Amino acid sequence: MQAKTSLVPAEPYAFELKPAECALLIIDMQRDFLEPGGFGEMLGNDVSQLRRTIEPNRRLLTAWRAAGLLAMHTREGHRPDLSDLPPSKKIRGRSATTIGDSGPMGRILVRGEAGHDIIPELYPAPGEPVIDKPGKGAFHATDLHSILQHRGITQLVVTGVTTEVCVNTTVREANDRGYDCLVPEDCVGSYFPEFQEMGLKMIKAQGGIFGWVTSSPAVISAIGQA
Ligand code: TIU
Repeated sequence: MQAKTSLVPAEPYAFELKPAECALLIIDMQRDFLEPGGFGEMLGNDVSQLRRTIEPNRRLLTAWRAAGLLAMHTREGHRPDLSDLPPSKKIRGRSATTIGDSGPMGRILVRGEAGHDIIPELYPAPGEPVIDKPGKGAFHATDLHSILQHRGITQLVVTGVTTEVCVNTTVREANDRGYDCLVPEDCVGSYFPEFQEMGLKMIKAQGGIFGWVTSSPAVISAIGQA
């Protein structure tokens, strides 16, 4: 584990990465969002837009593990009895098939189903915390904040999907709880190119109102793994 601070080139200005206080938080890289037949495609989206993030995330996760740093993963989904699924979320979109219904990879966004799990390329290693979240933000109704506090984490490198939905919501939640967030743009993806661009701009605008934006090679270099 590295003790010293590393400067990561970023926008709106360089990020002071403190490896011992920084966790990698990979948001919702689940089959339901990235593979054909899942929730993402069910909403009418082109899943290929998200798949470009897999390889950069894989390289970053490999480097992060090699540096001995804390990596965490989230999954959006619900209890099999759907008791934690807001009725509003269940019916919104007026689709014939909605969350909890049967799909090609099991019940849509239900914990324990194949489609709910993380894609094999980024599968969590033993000991890496996995946060099961019912909402878009990773802090809502989860123990994420407690886990981070217990480990002395003050900074997050946030990656995953989708940029303007679960990544942005989580970065905003983290910001309000006092964490500094760094987002590598090649490791976050949106079904919509215009939301990818604006989702990142909204984070780094106004002097970094929610955080910083960088690239994964810059992070890998800063943790001494380039
Ligand atoms: N639909 C969409 O863009 N995203 C989600 O529903 N969840 C996440 O972003 N993980």
